[in-house]
This record gives sequence, C-alpha cells and structure tokens, in this order.
Amino acid sequence: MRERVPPRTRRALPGIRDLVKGLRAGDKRAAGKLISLIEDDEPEATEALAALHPFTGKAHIVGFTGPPGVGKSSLISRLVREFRERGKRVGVVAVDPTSPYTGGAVLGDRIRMTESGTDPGVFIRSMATRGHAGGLALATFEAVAVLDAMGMDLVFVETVGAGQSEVEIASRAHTTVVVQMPLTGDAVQVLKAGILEIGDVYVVNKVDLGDPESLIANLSFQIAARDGWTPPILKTSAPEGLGLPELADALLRHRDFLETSGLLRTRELSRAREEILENARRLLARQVRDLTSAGKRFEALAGRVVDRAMDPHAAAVAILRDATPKRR
Ligand SMILES: Nc1nc2c(ncn2[C@@H]2O[C@H](COP(=O)(O)OP(=O)(O)OP(=O)(O)O)[C@@H](O)[C@H]2O)c(=O)[nH]1
Ligand SMILES: [Mg+2]
Repeated sequence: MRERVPPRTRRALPGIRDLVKGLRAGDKRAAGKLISLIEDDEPEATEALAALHPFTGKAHIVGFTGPPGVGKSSLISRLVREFRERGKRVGVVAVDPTSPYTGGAVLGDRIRMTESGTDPGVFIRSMATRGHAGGLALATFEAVAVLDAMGMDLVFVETVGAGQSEVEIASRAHTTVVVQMPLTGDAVQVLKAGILEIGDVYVVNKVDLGDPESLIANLSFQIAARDGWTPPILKTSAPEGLGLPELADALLRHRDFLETSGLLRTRELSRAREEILENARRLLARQVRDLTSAGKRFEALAGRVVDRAMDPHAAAVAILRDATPKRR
C-alpha cells in the first residue's frame, strides 16, 4: 500500500513552526534542517528566519579569514574546546563544503565536528551556498542567525579561500580575526591587500614551524589603532594549543570593548543595512526568475530585443513593472 503524501501547500508552515520550536529547545536536527533550507534558498527559510529574528542578537559573532591552509579550522577547533571549558555554548559556520569539519577529524573525539555530535553546547556546520540568490554573505549570516537563536554564546564563521568576498564576509562579524603564518626560508612576506584594515585581532599561527618575529614586526608597524582599539597580534600553534587561552581572552576583550564603546550597535547597523539590501536583491532575483520562467511575456520581450524594437534595459524595466511583489 502506498502512503498518501499530502499535497505541498501553504500548510507546510506548521512544520516550520515546529522546527523553530525545536531549535529554541536546542534540537540540533532542527538546526540542521533550517540551515539546509537556507542553503537551498527555500522560501520556507525566509519564513523561519522571520520567526527567529526576535531571538537573535545575543551571540558574539567572530569571523576568521586568512590564506588557505593557514590554520583557521584548527584554531577554531581549539577555541571551541577552550570556550566549552569556560562553560560557553559555541556554534561554527564554515563557508565551504570542502572544509574538513565533517567526520570529526579536526576536533578529535571529544567534540565531533558534525551536527549530530553529542555535546549539546556545540554545533558545527559546513555550508554549500553556491547559487544562493541572496549571495554568499547573506546565506552565511542567515545560518549564523539560526545558531544565535539556538542560544549559542559565540558563533565562529570561517571563510575559506583568499577572495575579496571571503574577507568581506569575515569582516561582517562583530570581531574579525585575521590569521597569518610565518614563511620559512628567506621569502618576503606579502600581506594581502585589505587585511591590515579589517582585523580586530591578528594571529600569527604555526609559530612551531618558523620564526614569527619579522612578520610580527611587519604587522605591528602597519596596523593602526582604530576607534580606540589597538588590534593585538598573537602567536599561536594550533596543534600544541599554544596561545589559545590568550586568543580566547582577546576575543572576549574585543567584545567588551564593542559594548562599552557603543561600536557594537554601529557594526550591527552596518550589517543590517547590508542584509536589507541583499534581501531586496534576492526578492528581485526571485521575481525576475518567476517572470522569466512564466515564459510568454519573457519570450515576447526577447523577440522585441532581437528585432531591435526594444533595448535590453527597457525590457528589464518592463518585466519588473509586471512583477507582482510577493513577500517571501
Ligand atoms: N605545525 C603546525 N601545523 C598546523 C598549525 N595549524 C594548523 N596546522 C596544520 O595545517 C594544515 C591546515 O590547517 P587548517 O586548520 O585546515 O587550515 P585552514 O586555514 O582552515 O585551511 P583552509 O580551510 O583550507 O583555508 C593542517 O594539516 C593542520 O594540521 C600549527 O600551528 N602548526
Ligand atoms: Mg579550514
């Protein structure tokens, strides 16, 4: 006998309500499901995020950026342990499906790097977000919002790769950690453009492998105090745990500084502005997609453009004029 599958209608909403309730109660399966909806850019995710929004805004969001292989994942794994020992709940969002977070290899056995891990105070998730109509940054911070609403005290965001967009994502956090490592041999260390402006905390990792002093001198020469905060430069060795308590302390100090100086609100406002615009762009993209897949009108416009009866810009204006704004 075949089970009857209810038609997919707007009655999917009670399901979302249950997911949100589950998430608030700390259910990791609910968190995983919600982040999957975000990854797939499902309209249900928008519904869920609207319901979650009042419960967000409590977590300390820390972004990590730095060249591939510099040790970001290793440092985050260590920090998760460090903050668990301090009684904090920690979430991690890694913006890359290739990041070695699944399988528990990085964190070892005590804390599994998967959402099914047994420690209720840790949730780690790698995200694949290519093709997200709102862009990578929006998808990332929607996932962060899920972990925030789940009650995580800290949420780490790891961006992988050396592109400008990854740097921008990391710097949208409350605290941005820029990770570098000393070069061995006598190669001259070249710092990526923009890196000197965005860091709230600088980490020179892998100090067990090379002499960090010239890099540190280089950094401290170039990094200036901003808005009353002088970014510290810390030395770490992730496998040995060297410098990790100091790094954890620096993150908390920066959070305190943001709160007492009022800069926390400034940063939140700037992120809110970005997110409003990204949501607007996504709405537009969805409307255009609906219209183009609706077919006839779109094909007619394409024909007019080819016939030189209309230019592509005017056709775009026409198609947007047709769009019926929907909230989703
Ligand atoms: N010797 C030494 N090895 C390290 C240190 N930190 C990380 N590693 C090693 O360096 C390699 C890359 O570390 P990851 O933590 O994956 O680096 P990542 O920056 O997250 O790399 P991507 O996500 O690919 O950009 C791994 O083999 C780590 O074990 C360190 O402080 N010392
Ligand atoms: Mg990594």
